[in-house]
Amino acid sequence: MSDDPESPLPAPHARLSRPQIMGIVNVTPDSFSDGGRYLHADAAIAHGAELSAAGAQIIDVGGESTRPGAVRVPAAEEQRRVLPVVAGLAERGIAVSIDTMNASTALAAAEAGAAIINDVSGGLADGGMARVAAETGLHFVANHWRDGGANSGVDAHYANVLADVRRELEERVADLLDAGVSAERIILDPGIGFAKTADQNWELLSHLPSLNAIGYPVLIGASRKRFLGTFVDPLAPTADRDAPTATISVLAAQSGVWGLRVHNVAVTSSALDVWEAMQP
Ligand code: PMM
Repeated sequence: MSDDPESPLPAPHARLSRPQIMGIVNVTPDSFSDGGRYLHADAAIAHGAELSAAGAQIIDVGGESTRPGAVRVPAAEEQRRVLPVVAGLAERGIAVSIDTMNASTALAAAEAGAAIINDVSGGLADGGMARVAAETGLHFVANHWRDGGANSGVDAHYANVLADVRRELEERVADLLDAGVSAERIILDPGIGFAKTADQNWELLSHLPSLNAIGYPVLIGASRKRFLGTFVDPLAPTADRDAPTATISVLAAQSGVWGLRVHNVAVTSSALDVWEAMQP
């Protein structure tokens, strides 16, 4: 992004007036919010282009649901789903991130034009991931995660969730740097909803400056997640969680985060317009 003159994205470490919006395109039958809607490449590309036009600087393409208990998808099937979408969006000049835990998918997506690897396991699920990040030179989002790769249950036991997540993210950074990933390429994400209770999510969201203080750009992915269900009719469609999501987005912007991973880009973008208008 930064040092690549062809990249449509500013550097993660550049001083931005507002956070980057990462629009979500799940090419999956079973994601909790948009599963099944964009299984066909044409529909997924059209949706990504729409999100880009609505104000997303990055489109995050995923082919494997990461909701708790989801069944792992073979890498070949994941690639069949995502690669045409990554290529189709990249051809349109859109910055794409590939949401994958598989090094082979990250590599294939890089060849198809992806600019960012977004690994919800932060490199833990696939021992080859850090090397792919280093060799491709793509930006790498390391998300906080604890599932051990088996989706065998959620380990939400923390002595102090903020201190533990900080330390575990720092361990991810150390591994990535060891593998040769450049520090300028690393983006951290506290992994809202990944091995965390609602209270633990709130504890992290209420301490974003402490996560920024690790020294890397911070991405937040709270969009439509289950812990927001308490603010709306619990039986309502997940899109009803867009107002609570936008509120978090504005407060996260106020806390200086680098990016926001969201389903509803138009609402996020107008919420950030209002936030910007209110800056002194
Ligand atoms: N959440 C999901 C998937 N990918 N990536 C990052 N970096 N951060 C997240 O919080 C995150 C993610 C799960 O949500 P989805 O099913 O709506 O994609």
